[in-house]
Amino acid sequence: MEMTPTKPRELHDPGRDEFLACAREGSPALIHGVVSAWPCSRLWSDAYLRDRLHGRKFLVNESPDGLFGIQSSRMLDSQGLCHISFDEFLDRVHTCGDGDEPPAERGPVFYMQQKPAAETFPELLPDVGHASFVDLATLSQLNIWIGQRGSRIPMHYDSFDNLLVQVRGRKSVRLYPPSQTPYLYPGLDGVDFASHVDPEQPDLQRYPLFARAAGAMDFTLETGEMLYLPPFWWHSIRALSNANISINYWYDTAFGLPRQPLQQARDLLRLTLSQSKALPPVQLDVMRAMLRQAADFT
Ligand SMILES: O=C(O)CCC(=O)C(=O)O
Repeated sequence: MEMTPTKPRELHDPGRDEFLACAREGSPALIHGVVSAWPCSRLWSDAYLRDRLHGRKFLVNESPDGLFGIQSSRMLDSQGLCHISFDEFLDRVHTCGDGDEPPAERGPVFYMQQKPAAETFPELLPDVGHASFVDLATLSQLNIWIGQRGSRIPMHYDSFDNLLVQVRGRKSVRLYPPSQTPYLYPGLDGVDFASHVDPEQPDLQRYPLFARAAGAMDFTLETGEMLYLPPFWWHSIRALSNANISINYWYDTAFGLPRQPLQQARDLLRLTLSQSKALPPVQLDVMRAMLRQAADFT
């Protein structure tokens, strides 16, 4: 059933109205012509970063095969955390070439995964730009990701509007629309926003419905490009080059609108569904009918 993957629409230095029209449609977009003017695009060489971050130590995730946990960045998962200086981190990142040697020859993969910039890299914040087509007051979190070729985290979605900016290096990206959730086996590590399926090597014995997943987008996020990811779009992202640097911005918006009502509706629905298990069958039937009616409301 898998059809030929497509690519997101492309926008060039969009104005607010153009961007919001795309966000409200819930379509991902590759945005050009914005990031190259930001100081980080010009400044963030190894030498500059070593100078700025000299002497500081960071918690870095380490993985034998490049696949990191969905919770690793929150330190809820003890997967290979090391506490090393920035210089040592960059040295380790560069010990592996940019070629395609097998993992055994390459050694472990290092990733500074989803580091909240204000806490982890305050000295880099002045170099970071902001998209003028989004209201800065709605910014909820800004994360910096620095890692090595081959790093990736499990396929997941975010419930925010997300802008992922590629400052250095390239990443390959696979997206699935929210409508494909029934085929993507949510629930990895007990969270409903992470999938059990590895789209690079799907185990169709264990996850047969994945064969029905359609509407994939496959593309490379190049240096200086920005990806708009609407909420609930599943994404699986692999770094293609060393000393790869991305910034991501989560906004307190979903589809360009305030996110709170959507979140409250979701929380309430979850609570209702979990409590419904204890209802006697007659009440359960009434509740099902009410939910069906609510779902038909447009
Ligand atoms: O670039 C990555 O490794 C993951 C980025 C991501 O998942 C995000 O921006 O939500």
